[in-house]
Amino acid sequence: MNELDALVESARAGFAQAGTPADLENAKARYLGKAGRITELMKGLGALPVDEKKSRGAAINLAKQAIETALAERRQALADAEMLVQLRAEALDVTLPGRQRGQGGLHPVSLTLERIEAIFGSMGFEVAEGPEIESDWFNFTALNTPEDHPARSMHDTFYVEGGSEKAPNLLRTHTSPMQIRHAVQHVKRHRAALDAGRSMPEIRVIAPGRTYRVDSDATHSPMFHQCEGLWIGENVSFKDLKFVFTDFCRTFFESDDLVLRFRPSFFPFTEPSAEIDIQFQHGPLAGRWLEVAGSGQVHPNVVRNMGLDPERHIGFAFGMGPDRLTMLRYGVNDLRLFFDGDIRFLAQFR
Ligand code: 2U9
Repeated sequence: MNELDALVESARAGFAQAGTPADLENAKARYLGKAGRITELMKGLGALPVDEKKSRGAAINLAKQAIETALAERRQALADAEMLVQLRAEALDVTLPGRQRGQGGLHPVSLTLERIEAIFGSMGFEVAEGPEIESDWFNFTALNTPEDHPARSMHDTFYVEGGSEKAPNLLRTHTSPMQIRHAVQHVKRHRAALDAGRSMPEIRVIAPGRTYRVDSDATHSPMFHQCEGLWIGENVSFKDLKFVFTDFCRTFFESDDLVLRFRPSFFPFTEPSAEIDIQFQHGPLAGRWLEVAGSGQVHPNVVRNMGLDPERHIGFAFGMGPDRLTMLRYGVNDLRLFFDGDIRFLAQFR
């Protein structure tokens, strides 16, 4: 092998060894740079006689071209390899399943509240919603709850800032204050008619929403839901309560032969008062008495706090726990499942 062929071979080997574009540029300089081997050979031509110069120059040029070709090939190979690494790194498997977007749904207790509102709505009840931070007056005093009632203690009620010592603010312990608010507004609107001896449209309202008590275990949550109802008119009796609540329970639980039992009880805001129990005739709970609500004829003091004369206006109220109704309807055994936010539980109600 002559000297020029050997030079081309050594350039090819040098280029092949270069693993990066920078290595390759260094290798190129050794052959084609200002002080490279080819450049040096070209410079040496000047010392040769004219006839030798021509043939030697042509041979050097051939070697130079061969080295440039090898360089271009190696550059291309390195660029291809780099591209391949990049493509592998950025590869997408288009056969993988797409990222699923979860389907939302209403919370089971919200489903129950919607159900309660629809059923009572069909019986002519309005829905009243209002503040969760209440005054002591609307939450207790207006509802005939005495100063020394245990429900008013710090052990049972969350008191919050604002209000005065005599009239502190609190997180409502039931939704009854909303019904008082609604009744007071209703009576105000019809004050003139009442004073003139005419009658007002009946008060028929339910108050669903969040309520708060200092209590926490498997069957009590410090935040829970309530839905209370109120029906006041000139001739509304316990008989109407029995009819309305029986109809409600049978529709809610989709059970036409559901049996109700009214058990004597006590609440400061109703007199007489009754607990309402239901009994399923079919299914896993058949035969057991299950307490679902409290109720009673609205106490004369509470009727007076609405701005009405209890000699003329009378009616009933009831209160139930939508959380418990939801547990009964779906067979859920721990109240806390409703408030843990576990998507595996909640997704079952979509
Ligand atoms: C006004 C007057 C009276 C609402 C009533 C109950 C009985 C009752 C509880 C049952 C279980 C609430 O969810 S629970 O914890 N409620 O027992 N509530 S009578 O009486 C009223 C409401 C408003 C103006």
